[in-house]
Amino acid sequence: FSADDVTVLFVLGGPGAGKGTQCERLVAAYGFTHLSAGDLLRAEQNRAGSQYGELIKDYIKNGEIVPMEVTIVLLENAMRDAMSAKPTGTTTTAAAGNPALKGKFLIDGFPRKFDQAVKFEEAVCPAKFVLFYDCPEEEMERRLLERGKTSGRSDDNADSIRKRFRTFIETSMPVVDYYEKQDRVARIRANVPPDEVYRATQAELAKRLGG
Ligand code: UP5
Ligand code: MG
Repeated sequence: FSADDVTVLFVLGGPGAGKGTQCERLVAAYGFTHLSAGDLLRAEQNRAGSQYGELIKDYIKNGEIVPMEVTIVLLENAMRDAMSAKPTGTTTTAAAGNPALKGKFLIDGFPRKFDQAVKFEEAVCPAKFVLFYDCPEEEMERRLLERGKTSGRSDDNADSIRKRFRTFIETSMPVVDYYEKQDRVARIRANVPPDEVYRATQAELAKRLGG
């Protein structure tokens, strides 16, 4: 696919800020294709025959960032699949059946490191802007520990959560700052109920995408 045919928004925010929750709603209402880098990595980790399974498992448990070569290929493949999907009635292909919806992507939880941001925008396509969900650590911790009771995620435990927060502050926030300097960040207060976060998100989309 060509960069001209796609609109990409990066969806960033700390662990548990509510990225996935908001993306799900945006998919239903706007026909975006939602690609969570974390979900793609977890799927690759579990794929029989993957040469990266063990590596991904270790990085995720330790809240560290998987080398971008792995993540960018997964994202690129998923984008290509979505662009070429035949309309068969599933969520992704609903977009493929409607040219107006084709090629609108929410890239959730990526880029988490400065070099990833530069590489992706160079090699795949530039992002239109960044939706940044801003949430205090205490609230994110509360949400993740609660979710950890049932999520089965290897990183929803106190020890991994602490490491994820540290990586977020030290490595991922500089990405947000970088985009902020270019006026490409829509900052959304995320420690309010999901409906309220969603209304603020819609307002930002209207402002920046029109409609
Ligand atoms: N919840 C959501 N919104 C709420 C609200 N407004 N009020 C109250 N509760 C709310 O939400 C988390 C929980 O909070 C849920 O229980 C939800 O109901 C509730 P969710 O929408 O899942 O938040 P999200 O921001 O998506 O949290 P997630 O845990 O997915 O964030 P992470 O960024 O930590 O996870 P991700 O899957 O993106 O990455 C996991 C790991 O993968 C990383 O730590 C890293 O090791 C690896 N990774 C890479 O190496 N490279 C990448 O590019 C991406 C990931
Ligand atoms: Mg998520």
